[in-house]
Amino acid sequence: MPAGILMESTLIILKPDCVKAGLCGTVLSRFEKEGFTIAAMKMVRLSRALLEEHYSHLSGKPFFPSLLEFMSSTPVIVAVLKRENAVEKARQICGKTNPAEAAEGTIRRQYGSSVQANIIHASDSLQSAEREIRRFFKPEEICA
Ligand code: DAT
Ligand code: MG
Repeated sequence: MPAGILMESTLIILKPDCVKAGLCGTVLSRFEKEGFTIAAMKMVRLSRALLEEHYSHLSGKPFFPSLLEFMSSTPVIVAVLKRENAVEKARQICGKTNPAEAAEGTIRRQYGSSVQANIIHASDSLQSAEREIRRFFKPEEICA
């Protein structure tokens, strides 16, 4: 079977800049147009403890304190999205971390304003997606 043909789940977070700019509907609509379905979704204010875990790969970086501050500055929307090849496709639609380097037509290029304020998080591998979905949702919160 060719890679990516199986239905996958990925986790996205609509970050505080997305929420503040009133872009949540626009961004979710983009995913729906690309064939993703929503399996779970909620609005939450992320705790520092959860963010420290979620961004543990960046804990030594000089921007880490600012990243945690930003990500806990307003409630965010976390969602589980499904599609075949969901992880890779979602990363493609989002574009590179730095909006200035992201390809034309990507969400970050279109709406992001800085490396930090880049609108959206999307899991970067199947393994991260599984871990992140478990981090943000209880099994009973996810619809089949
Ligand atoms: P991505 O969100 O594309 O997976 P990442 O996991 O390397 O990128 O970093 C997580 C977030 O941390 C990123 O979305 C924004 C912030 N960040 C990364 N590099 C940064 C930098 N050089 N300056 C400020 N914030 C940064
Ligand atoms: Mg990442």
